[in-house]
Amino acid sequence: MNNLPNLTPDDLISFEEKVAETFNSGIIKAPVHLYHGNEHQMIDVFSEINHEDWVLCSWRSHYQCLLKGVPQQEVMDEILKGRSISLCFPEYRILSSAIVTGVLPIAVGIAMSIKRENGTNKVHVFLGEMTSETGLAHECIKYSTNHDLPIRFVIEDNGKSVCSDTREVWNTNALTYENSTADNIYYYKYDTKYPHAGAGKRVQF
Ligand SMILES: Cc1ncc(C[n+]2csc(CCOP(=O)(O)OP(=O)(O)O)c2C)c(N)n1
Repeated sequence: MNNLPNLTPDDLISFEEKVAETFNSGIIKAPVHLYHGNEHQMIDVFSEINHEDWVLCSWRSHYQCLLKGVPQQEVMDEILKGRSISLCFPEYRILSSAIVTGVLPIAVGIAMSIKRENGTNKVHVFLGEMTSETGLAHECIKYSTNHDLPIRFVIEDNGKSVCSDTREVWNTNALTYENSTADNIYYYKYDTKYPHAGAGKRVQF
């Protein structure tokens, strides 16, 4: 028991479909980044997240907000205000940034603070596979590992960075963390039906 809502894959999918529909009808004016195809992995990741833990995300964070306990209507209200790409609900201990790597040093800083204060909670930070190949991600993971910080890096591999193939960019078949067995890395692959941004109609890329 982790005191977080018990959501099913269908709950997550139907929320995201509602956002897609609202975006495609022109009611949401700002970009949205949607998840699809990773519901089981996301629920598995959250089975190890507690109420007191911090969750940090990128531009794609609707599933995390719902699973961390933010009521659906509160998440939807923020999305309708155009804030889908940087949803922050500090009272639920969930923070996001639309800047590639933006949340990584913040996540490390929170984990340092928890360790210094002998806290028992943890930080879980989500990043795409291209973000995981940046220098800043490598430094944050190395620092956190060597200092044994209470943080887990959840790397979500959809194979793409906007429209670029991540493995083609780095000329490799295997990305740095994809075969990692480290305790502080959770790596998963998924196929999404949505474009990087948007919902298949209107503005998308
Ligand atoms: C500093 C910075 N550079 C560029 C961008 C534009 N941008 C947004 S997402 C993204 C690709 C990230 O790819 P990945 O980390 O694999 O994430 P995902 O595919 O899950 O969106 C880029 C280049 C940005 N938001 N911030």
